[in-house]
Amino acid sequence: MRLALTRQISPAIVHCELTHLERTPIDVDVARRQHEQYEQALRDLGCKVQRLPSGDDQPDSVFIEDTAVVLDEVAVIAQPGAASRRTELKEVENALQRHRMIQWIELPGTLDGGDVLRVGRRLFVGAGARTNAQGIAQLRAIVAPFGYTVHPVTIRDCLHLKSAATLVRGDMLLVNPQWLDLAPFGELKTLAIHPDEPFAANALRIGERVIHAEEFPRTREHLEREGIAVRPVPASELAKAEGGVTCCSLVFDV
Ligand code: CIR
Repeated sequence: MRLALTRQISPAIVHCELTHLERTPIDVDVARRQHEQYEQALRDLGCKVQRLPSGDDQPDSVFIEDTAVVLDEVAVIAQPGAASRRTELKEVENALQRHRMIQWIELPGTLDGGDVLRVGRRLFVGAGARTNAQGIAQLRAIVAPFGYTVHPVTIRDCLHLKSAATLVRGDMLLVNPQWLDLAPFGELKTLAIHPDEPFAANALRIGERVIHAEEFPRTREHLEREGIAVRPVPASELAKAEGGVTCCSLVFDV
């Protein structure tokens, strides 16, 4: 079975962390309706959705992807680069320990799950504002015994690696080439977003299909031209909190 862990949207989302965007009002009801549509898309693509509660004092807890890296063999509890997010970890760890052995990234190491992109046994890790060299080194030590290699990627002008690149087919990345160094990806093919849609590189691959924000129709055309089946979801409200479609779930087989 494929499980998707999600979290409720906290009423405190209006106080979320912001790095690249100006604060604009977030309509919590709209955000919750869109989040329900996202969860329905996960179900339609074959996932069982388990929604965890959000703390009233955890503005960014809906962005559950950042709190862990779940591999078949181990779940690594991350160490958010934003100190305000570190109370989010416990709830997620409790949910994951039923399914995986747990390991932890420890301070002064920091690592956000949104910076970790898995391609087979390779983990590409964005080295930016949220994830530091110690966090990357700790991740490498944790996953090496299971046969994974870790490859740092320099990112710029974006929050996480997965803002700039996600896997949309076994051999293909959807990328915003302005925001990252593509050299570490070697032989992988790249498909560029439409230049008018800089935030469109964030797609969530479930089986052979991808969930993608419906606000980016031009990039969707690029994907469909490659024969990739897209499930569009409305994601405009959480985008105001710098969240995308990968951020709102942790998907893994149980
Ligand atoms: C933050 O700054 O941490 C949140 N406002 C947004 C996190 C988005 N997460 C992600 O891209 N993986």
